[in-house]
Amino acid sequence: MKLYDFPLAPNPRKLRVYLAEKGIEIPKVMVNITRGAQHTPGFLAKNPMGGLPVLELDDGSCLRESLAIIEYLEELHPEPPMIGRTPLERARVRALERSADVGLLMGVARVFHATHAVLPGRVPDAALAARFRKDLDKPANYLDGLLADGRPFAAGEHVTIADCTLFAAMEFERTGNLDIAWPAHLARWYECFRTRPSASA
Ligand SMILES: N[C@@H](CCC(=O)N[C@@H](CS)C(=O)NCC(=O)O)C(=O)O
Repeated sequence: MKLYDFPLAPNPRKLRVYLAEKGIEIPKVMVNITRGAQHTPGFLAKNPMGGLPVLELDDGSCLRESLAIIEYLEELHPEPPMIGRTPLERARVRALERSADVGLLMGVARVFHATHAVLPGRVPDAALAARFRKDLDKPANYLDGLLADGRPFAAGEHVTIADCTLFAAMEFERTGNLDIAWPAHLARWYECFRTRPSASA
């Protein structure tokens, strides 16, 4: 297997954090998306959507979409479980992961790209960035409310894929110096998660 990756991007980070938590090692190939390497014919043959991460399998075929890749690897390496042990636990973890991704990670990415012109063709727009910032309140407050009981991880006592996505979202905010004031419990969770070895993956 081979993983097409870029260090600063949040979707590849979500996957790297997952791999580090599971202790899975996969050789990486860097694709510099700030220089447009995702738009070359060679990369588009691996992912016609032009996004990272991509997992290349041993037969040369490719998997795209970070969550699909994580779920595939989780089926290959079920222990320790990072999506839950029962159908109900898995449904709850998946719902949390979606809130962290669709609510927070994509929201932070919108603010980032409306603030910084790091990807080819993106134009910063301060008014748009301000609007996107407001959209973060709802998912941030929801996740903050869950963490208010002092639980160590988003879903409770065990690290799950929801933590990987949440960390990638908040780390991207830090990468972009976006100066978002996270609510207190979310900020506490982030500082705690940053001390885990997987945080530097
Ligand atoms: N939903 C996709 C998103 C893939 C994606 O957009 N990745 C970003 C990096 S975080 C990318 O490669 N962007 C390059 C571009 O938009 O040109 C996933 O979860 O894998």
